[in-house]
Amino acid sequence: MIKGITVVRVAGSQATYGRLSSFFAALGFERGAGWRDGPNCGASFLAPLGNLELVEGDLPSSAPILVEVTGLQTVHRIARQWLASIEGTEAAERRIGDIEETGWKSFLFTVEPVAGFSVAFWEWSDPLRGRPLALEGDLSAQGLRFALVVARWNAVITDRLLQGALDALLRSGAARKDLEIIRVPGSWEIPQASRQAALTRRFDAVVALGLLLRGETPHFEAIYNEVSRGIGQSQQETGIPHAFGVLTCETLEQALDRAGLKSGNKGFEAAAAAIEMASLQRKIQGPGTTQAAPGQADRP
Ligand code: RBF
Repeated sequence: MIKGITVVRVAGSQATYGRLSSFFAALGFERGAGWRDGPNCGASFLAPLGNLELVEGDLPSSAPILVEVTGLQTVHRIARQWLASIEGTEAAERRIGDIEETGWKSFLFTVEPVAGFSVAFWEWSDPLRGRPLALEGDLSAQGLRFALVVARWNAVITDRLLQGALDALLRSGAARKDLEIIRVPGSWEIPQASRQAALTRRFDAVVALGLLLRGETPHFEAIYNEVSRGIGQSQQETGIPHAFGVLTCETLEQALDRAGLKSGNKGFEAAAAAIEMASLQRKIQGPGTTQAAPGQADRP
């Protein structure tokens, strides 16, 4: 059985061997095990895919090694920086070519990490080459209905999470009439209310918002585990996506950061996840479907 392809290049001296090793490591190649046998040794660099290619007609590049990458600009920048750090800027410029379009729907540059040893890096100009790769939800909330289950405990924060979530939903095209806010006393009550909401099958997704403050909450871990387990279980058993927006913080200051100050608004992020999952659900289920197929949704 064929297992893999190895391109072997002899590095003429120890210095070249070290320099090439440093170059490929700098570009993010994974190090293989390598080997040593008496005076000889081999350094190995791994790529996720190998390919033996026979070409009839023009060669895609004069370099004997072609490395396919994503983020060609970044690879080019790293290669140039590496060269500049070894050779100085001027010499580096002579050893690295510009990124150029090829005749085969891709971009390519060639670099000589040591004189006489050239490698070409290339990237498809259209990485999907016209084919959709994945089924993904989009971020349009138009026509989708949401339940926002919000804990009143720590309302100074949960109100901000709610504002963030409403902002995300309305700005993504949800109609006000399709948003229902359900208030519960504390985070402990969120799973039960979320499940009740999901079971009505009036919603495409549930957004759960709360804050558990470690300082205020004895048995913090136990409560948090139960809240997260309950929300997850409701999501699995009802088949309706539930976005998790229950913060767990050490201090109020940390909570403020996550409710609109330094670290964004986690309510907004939870709502964006809910939109994406509701949209994905519709796509997975196919056209014409408006409700998730329940797993055990009819169970009381
Ligand atoms: N609810 C929260 O959402 N966040 C909290 O940090 C929180 N801390 C609590 C601390 C104590 C000592 C108690 C008794 C409750 C706390 N709750 C908190 C409320 C809890 O989620 C629930 O609403 C109540 O326990 C009533 O079931």
